[in-house]
Amino acid sequence: RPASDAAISAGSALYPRVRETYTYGTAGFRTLAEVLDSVLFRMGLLAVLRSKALHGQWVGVMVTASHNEERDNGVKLVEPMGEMLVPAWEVYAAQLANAVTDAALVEAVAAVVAAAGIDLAQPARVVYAADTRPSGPRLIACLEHGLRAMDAATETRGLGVATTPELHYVVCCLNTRDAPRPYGQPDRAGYLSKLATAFGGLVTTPPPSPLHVDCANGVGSLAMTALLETLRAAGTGALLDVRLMNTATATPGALNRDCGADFVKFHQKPPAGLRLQEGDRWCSLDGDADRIVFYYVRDGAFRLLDGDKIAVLAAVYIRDLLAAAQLAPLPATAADAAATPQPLTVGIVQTAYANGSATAYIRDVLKLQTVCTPTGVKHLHHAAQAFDVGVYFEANGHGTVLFSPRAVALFHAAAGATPAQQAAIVALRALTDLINQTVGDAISDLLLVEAALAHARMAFPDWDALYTDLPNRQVKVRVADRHQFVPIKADTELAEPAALQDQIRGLVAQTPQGRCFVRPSGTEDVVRVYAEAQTVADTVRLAQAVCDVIY
Ligand code: NG1
Ligand code: ZN
Repeated sequence: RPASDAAISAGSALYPRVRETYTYGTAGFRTLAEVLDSVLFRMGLLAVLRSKALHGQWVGVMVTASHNEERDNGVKLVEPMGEMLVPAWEVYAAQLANAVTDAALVEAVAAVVAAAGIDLAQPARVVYAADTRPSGPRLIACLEHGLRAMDAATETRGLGVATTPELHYVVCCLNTRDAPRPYGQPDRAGYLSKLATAFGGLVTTPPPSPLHVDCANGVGSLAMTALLETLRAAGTGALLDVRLMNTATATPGALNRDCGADFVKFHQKPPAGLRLQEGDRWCSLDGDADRIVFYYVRDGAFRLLDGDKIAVLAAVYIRDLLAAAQLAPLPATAADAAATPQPLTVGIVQTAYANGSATAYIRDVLKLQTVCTPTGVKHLHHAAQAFDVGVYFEANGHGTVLFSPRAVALFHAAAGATPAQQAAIVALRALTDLINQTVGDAISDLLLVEAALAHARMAFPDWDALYTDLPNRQVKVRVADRHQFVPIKADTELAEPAALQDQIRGLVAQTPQGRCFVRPSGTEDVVRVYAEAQTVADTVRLAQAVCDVIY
């Protein structure tokens, strides 16, 4: 028997499992922080196994519950290139988390080792971080114990408090150190200087007015402060004019409370206690700084610029640069050098939560391809990889733009015959550095939006006017067992309960431009109802009618 068995068993006894079933949802395990000790210990074991299965590549562990209340926490594993854990290992994660006794956990570990064909003699490397939640340090200690229990020789790096995208970035950097094109220096300074340098290459003049940033009282405020220092040190501080709000990371209970990107998107109103002057520019980050939404007030009305609007802005920006660069097409793959050159493909990936107007605008006006995937960034990320320029955003402001290796190679090989072409090529290169290639990143996206607006000389109202959102509403419904709701067709319908789906179909048919779907949340103990329609009254009626059926 492996030497680790005794250490696993002894460690597990210190972190007894206190719950019936843990599920690895859209964002890993996420629930009340007080019931997560056993899960963190066990994810320490799993992270080591994952790294060994990948022959000692670095894997990441992020301890966060993002936009959830402060009393929640969570954990998710990150793959070597900064992607979300592969599905087969989500199953292993659940098996470890739900092993009932210490002995059962030892057995579950052995089962994963056998199923994944792991050579335990392989090295293991794990990097981890936590957001600002008070439960973070305790949970990190549980995780560290798990890492040691599985293999005392595991090479570890603790980043302390970091944003989720920063952790993804560092994982990717650590694994590409010896690659022809390393992703960056694997620490916070490297992350910030990569962003600051790229931004300085894209923006040459200060913005017309400051951008107010609601930091949700979370880790985003620390990262934004550090970014400002980096820009100042580089002599480009004036290019980013931000006012940081909700920066109380040490105030108990303040995280995400009545503020942050999720609050603003869900309630379609500003964070509590902040006064928005007509025309001021605002944005909100979420609790781990991987989401962002923008907003302003016009004629007394709150106007939201959500993830769909960011996707459209990014797509327009990149499309303009591609047009200006006039790049000579490349063969689709290097192996295909003799084949007909193909222009770069640009596509936008969305989920069912994308506003119908956004999808119509992308299809009919921008004439770009759209893809709809199930909720959860891992699905969007995967779909975006099918394009040379894959723009993906959830309506809630979580997203990024992926550039294919072919696109990056083309940007770096191209020279440009005219100054305009050269400028566009330089800008495209800078964008591949500015935009986080591993995961949605609120801070990177903030800089992207500022650069895109500056490039197009657009103010918030111009951006907003690209298309008009259909009225929409989200409702959370608590049910006895949300796992009874089985979504299909990229979350747009339910397979179960079939009777509910029939009733939704009937209600939608009676509603002009109506669209409605119900799905179980992967991060909260609720089912979510989404409705949109031509008018606010119809939207409210549709959402309410569907809620009434669920009850
Ligand atoms: P759930 O709780 O599964 O709806 C939420 C978001 C997702 C995604 C995850 C991860 C909505 C409706 N859902 O998932 O899009 O961002 O959190 O944080 O916004
Ligand atoms: Zn988040």
